[in-house]
Amino acid sequence: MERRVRRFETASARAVSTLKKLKTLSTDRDTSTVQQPTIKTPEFDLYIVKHFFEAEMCREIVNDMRRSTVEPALTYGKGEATVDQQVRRVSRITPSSDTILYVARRLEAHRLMLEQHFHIELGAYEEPQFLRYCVGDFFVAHQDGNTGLINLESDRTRRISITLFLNDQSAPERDDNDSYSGGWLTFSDWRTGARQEVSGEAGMLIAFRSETTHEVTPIVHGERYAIVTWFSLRT
Ligand SMILES: O=C(O)CCC(=O)C(=O)O
Repeated sequence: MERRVRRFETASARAVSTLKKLKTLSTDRDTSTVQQPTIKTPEFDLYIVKHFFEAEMCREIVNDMRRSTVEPALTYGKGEATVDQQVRRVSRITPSSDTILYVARRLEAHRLMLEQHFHIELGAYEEPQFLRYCVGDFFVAHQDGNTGLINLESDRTRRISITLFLNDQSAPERDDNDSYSGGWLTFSDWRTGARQEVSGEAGMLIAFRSETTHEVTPIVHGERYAIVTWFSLRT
């Protein structure tokens, strides 16, 4: 995992400097430098930015993902990462390098905002995972790191988890090609009984502390597209 992170850090640093030269993704839609409305939900310390990506950019990314290579996403526990569809049933997609570079650059540009919100100094973020959940896919309740339970090095270093929603969650009766139903990103705390369901909106970024218990409930209709990554503590 550490090796993967380091490889990605180098690639993403290169990405940031070379992206300006890319002509395929226009920069006039880049709103990363514009102050964006944020929503703070104190119970789980969720940090939400609506319209982090514009709708058109989300559609471009989803279209790119639809054309790209798909494989089952891995589950990381003790030992080797494996496909364990009792725990995490979702496909991981490798989109074009332009898309990967664009997302990397936008995340990098938002680091300071995350640091200010969570009062933490952040270091590297892991290679973003582009995910597609089909009907029946889910991810059971889990934490991403920083719980004291150490299986992987990332359990020790991960501090902030990110989901970027690429399409809208809708009511089950809206049977279109672009939205999905079910697939709630749900936060819970067994100590207090608190539970909060977040409905997906295309372009919305949600960040939360990696020790927060969260799950993705099964998809009922359509396909849910999202990007996830994890920022580490700066060392
Ligand atoms: O798809 C999501 O919104 C979150 C996925 C997740 O919890 C994870 O990959 O760790």
